Amino acid sequence: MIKLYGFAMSNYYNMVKMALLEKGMEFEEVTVLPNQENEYLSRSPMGKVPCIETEQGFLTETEVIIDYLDSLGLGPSFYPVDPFERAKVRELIRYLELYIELPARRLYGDVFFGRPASDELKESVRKELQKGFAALAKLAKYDPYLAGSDMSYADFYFLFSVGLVTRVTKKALNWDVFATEPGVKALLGLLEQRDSVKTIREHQAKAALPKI
Ligand SMILES: N[C@@H](CCC(=O)N[C@@H](CS)C(=O)NCC(=O)O)C(=O)O
Repeated sequence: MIKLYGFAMSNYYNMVKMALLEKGMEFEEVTVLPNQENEYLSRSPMGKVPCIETEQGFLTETEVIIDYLDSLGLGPSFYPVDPFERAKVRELIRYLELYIELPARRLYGDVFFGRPASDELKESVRKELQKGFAALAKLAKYDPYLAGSDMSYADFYFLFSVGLVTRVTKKALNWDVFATEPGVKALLGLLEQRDSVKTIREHQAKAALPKI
């Protein structure tokens, strides 16, 4: 059985957990925080979460893990069959990670861990996020899902990344993404109704660590 390493508040961890739950795959959760201990680095070489343990060994990086799970062919796939449409889903995932999640992450210390960011850093992140959201608006369909009428893995990223980023922009940048980016609020609301997400939220409510 696949083991999923990480913790309930990690947004990347929950993207993989959502994939496992939506596919109805059996898995075991192993709670671990990101760390630089040799033992964990032998499993996740950057010390990050999530990672999974399979019968063949460990695997890291959320997108890679989701692709691996998908390729096992167990339960439904959340990639379109058409190669171009599938690539468009992967494009959305890449944009979400590179141009929204990663810039916003530079303010997580300020917003979640009481480490104030300089005005310079905030303004630099604001500019990057403005570009990122403008790019997302060109790619996203919100029909009702990010890539069109079917839910895709891009929605998993969207929920756990953009959902968090809206809190970061509001608190650190006084920017209400729901007001400036049409479609974001409705899709987040829709995804919150999934049984998989309800399960994840229940687990989060029981955990006592900051949401990252
Ligand atoms: N690119 C990685 C990012 C994972 C990541 O940054 N996870 C966070 C927790 S949400 C973490 O481990 N942070 C600790 C660190 O960056 O050292 C992935 O796709 O899985």
